[in-house]
Amino acid sequence: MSTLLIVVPPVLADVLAPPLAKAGLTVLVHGRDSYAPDSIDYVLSFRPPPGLIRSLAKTKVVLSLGAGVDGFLTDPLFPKNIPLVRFVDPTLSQEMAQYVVMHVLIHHRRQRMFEEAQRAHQWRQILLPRRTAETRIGILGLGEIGQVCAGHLGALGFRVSGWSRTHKAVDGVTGFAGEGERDAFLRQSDILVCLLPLTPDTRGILNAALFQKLPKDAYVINVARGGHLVERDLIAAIDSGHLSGAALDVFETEPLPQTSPLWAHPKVLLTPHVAAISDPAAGVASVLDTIRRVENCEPLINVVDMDRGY
Ligand code: NDP
Ligand code: OXD
Repeated sequence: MSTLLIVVPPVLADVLAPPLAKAGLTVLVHGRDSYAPDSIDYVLSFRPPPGLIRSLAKTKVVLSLGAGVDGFLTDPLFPKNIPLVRFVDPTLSQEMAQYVVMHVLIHHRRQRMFEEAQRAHQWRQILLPRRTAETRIGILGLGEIGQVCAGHLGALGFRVSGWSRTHKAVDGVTGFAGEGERDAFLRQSDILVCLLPLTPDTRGILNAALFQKLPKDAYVINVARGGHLVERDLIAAIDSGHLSGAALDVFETEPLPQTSPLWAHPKVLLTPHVAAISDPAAGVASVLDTIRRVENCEPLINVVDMDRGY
């Protein structure tokens, strides 16, 4: 019988452990159960404590409960010779698309202005400042989730483009790729959505220099990782009037410190890293599928490329 170590907060472990045990695995919960490090065959986690995975010498595969794997790879001791399988799930992509569409529409339809008018008991009609078909949405990262978001935004009539490392042919989406095409992509992004993985190449990418390349009044939506965004540069670009605002789901430090100026910024909408939360049932199914593949010597899917870092 294979042994799976779960390294997630207790509330999540309580949901994940029973169905995995029922499927025939010996399930141990880090912080609750004692275990010998070399008795672990598989590890399921999202942001394991640094050094932990390295200490589990016999691990066959590491499973990420999230789509992003920076929580593993920023650990300098992570053993890169062990396959790391990330979570790819249509429901996760769909929920992210809902979040992105919601924030695009709040901005595009000037919903915050109407809320303000309601609070002031004012009947304040306006025409949309920019027609939908003329509103250009640029998605940084045209991967599993970025492509689904692009499809939903295109269906609403927006002009959608995407930037990726390698060229992508996605119906209805203008593709840009690599450093050479980045500036051209940014110049035509009225709303910029970040859906990149956090890697050494993308850390801090949402900075003052990038914001200056966006059209005046551009809006920024960051749903990827806090490490992509230089928060003080964003605030400066909004306060200078160059950017019209931002919606943020992820932050350099989570939970966002009480002292952060983002909490009370009138042109920032923020949520506590909830844009798309992995569904535990889908997580269990994905873990079981991966373990079945290992045990049947079948090829693994959604394996992270350690050289690219995603
Ligand atoms: P994928 O790996 O499927 O896609 C990543 C995309 O980014 C690819 O198009 C890739 O290009 C592109 N990319 C990576 N590095 C670069 C680079 N240096 N320059 C240009 N493009 C680059 O990831 P997912 O779509 O599954 O997820 C994206 C991210 O979303 C996750 O890493 C995670 O951080 C975040 N996320 C956040 C959640 C939340 O609740 N806030 C929930 C889920 C995910 P190419 O196609 O050429 O490889
Ligand atoms: C993820 C996340 O990467 O929830 O899946 O952030």
